[in-house]
Amino acid sequence: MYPTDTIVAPATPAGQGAVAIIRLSGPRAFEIARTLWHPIRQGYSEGADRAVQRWRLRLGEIRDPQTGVTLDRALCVLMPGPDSLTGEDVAELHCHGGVYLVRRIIALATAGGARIAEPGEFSRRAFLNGRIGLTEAEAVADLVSARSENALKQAIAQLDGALARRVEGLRGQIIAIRSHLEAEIDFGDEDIRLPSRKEIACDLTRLLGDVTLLHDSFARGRIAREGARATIVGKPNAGKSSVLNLLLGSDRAIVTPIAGTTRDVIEDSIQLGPWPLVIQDTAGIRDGGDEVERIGIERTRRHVATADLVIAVFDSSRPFEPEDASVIELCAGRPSVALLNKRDLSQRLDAAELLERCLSRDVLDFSALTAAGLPELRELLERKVEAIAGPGQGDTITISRERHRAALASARDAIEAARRNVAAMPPEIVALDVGLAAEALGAITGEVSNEDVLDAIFREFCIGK
Ligand SMILES: Nc1nc2c(ncn2[C@@H]2O[C@H](COP(=O)(O)OP(=O)(O)O)[C@@H](O)[C@H]2O)c(=O)[nH]1
Ligand SMILES: [Mg+2]
Repeated sequence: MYPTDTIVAPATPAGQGAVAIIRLSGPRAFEIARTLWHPIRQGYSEGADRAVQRWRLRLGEIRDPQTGVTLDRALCVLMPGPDSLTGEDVAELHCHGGVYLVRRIIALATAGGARIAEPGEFSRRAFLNGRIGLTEAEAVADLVSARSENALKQAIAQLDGALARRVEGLRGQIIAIRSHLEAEIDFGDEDIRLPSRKEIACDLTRLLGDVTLLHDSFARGRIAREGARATIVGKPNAGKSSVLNLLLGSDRAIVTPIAGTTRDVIEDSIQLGPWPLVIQDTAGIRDGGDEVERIGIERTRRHVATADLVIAVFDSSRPFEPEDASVIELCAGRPSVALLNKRDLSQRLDAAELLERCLSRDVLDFSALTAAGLPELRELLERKVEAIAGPGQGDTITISRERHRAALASARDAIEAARRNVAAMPPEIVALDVGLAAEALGAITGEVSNEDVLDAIFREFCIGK
């Protein structure tokens, strides 16, 4: 059911700033704004109502309606539905950015009958009123959280409706195939020209290629949006935390000569060319240690399991030890980079020995102390991330959300089933598979969506958006 109440929330982040924006949306938005905000004469002398012309920012004062006490000097704009952000009447108060001040004004709005908005509730209303599509709503969230040029480009393209158009195009083709099959069901006996099963099989194959291509753009899209994740592993004291600090260019992790200093996973991100890379420093791999350290090592293993990339650090000033073998095992079969750290000290371990011990990866001579090998490491990491992200397809569309990927995977599976069945099965069966594919694609743009899906999507938004 469509909500009928009026919501309020700050649209700017909590904290001190020059300006804060408080947003109201719903049937009583204008009325509540007018009880709080009063125009002050600055060059014009209209009455309260006329001074607040729609779509115009006007200067006024915010007053406590109970006491009449002035709280702030603020701008107000009224944006009537259905052409507003949410499709409802929207009022915005642009007040000074004081933490207490904003809280006080919001409290006055709720006393006046507004309800504090849930995260993403403004966007959700915009979606329900047909102001924005689901993928556009998600693009707004992506735009706000973009951390790199690639992420920004992707979000803007999606906001522009590029993804929605592509998905709608694919869905249109599926629906056309389905209508051919249904025509066959209904008029199969009559003498009208329908596409042959062979032609339909051909269409399905082409469609499968396009859906798969879009599905496979996920790796690139996700990495552009969230960054690739690299986990640093190695035995205690190999210099993992020093490598993290060097890459970040700050003393993020504590470095000491005491083995077992890092116990929890510490992470921060850097920019590698167009890609963000989230780097995680972990507890050193070894047997023994206390309870806390053992939990830390368990966490290391879990992080390695889900990382895109492993950075293995070996201490070249010490001979090969059993812990190093465990580290090599962790890297097995995964994209990884090996560093032979501490090359500034006298050498007891070299690349040849690591390779002999089954390390099958690029090994870089390195020193976290002198930063020797740092440019080579950055370059190698960028190449690896590029490889994980997969080949770019020029300016074609990428998906970046698990929700889109899962829907495309279902569509792909259903199209595959249809293609398998198209030669021999009755048209009803094939039409069923094709229908499932259309439904899966429809879920991406919000053609078919239920409350749970909407909850999951809009929960990710911040308050006031
Ligand atoms: N000489 C030298 N010492 C290093 C180097 N990298 C780290 N260290 C030292 O090795 C010790 C352990 O470093 P740390 O980064 O805490 O290792 P972690 O336990 O693997 O995180 C510290 O005393 C560091 O200063 C290096 O490249 N050369
Ligand atoms: Mg450490």
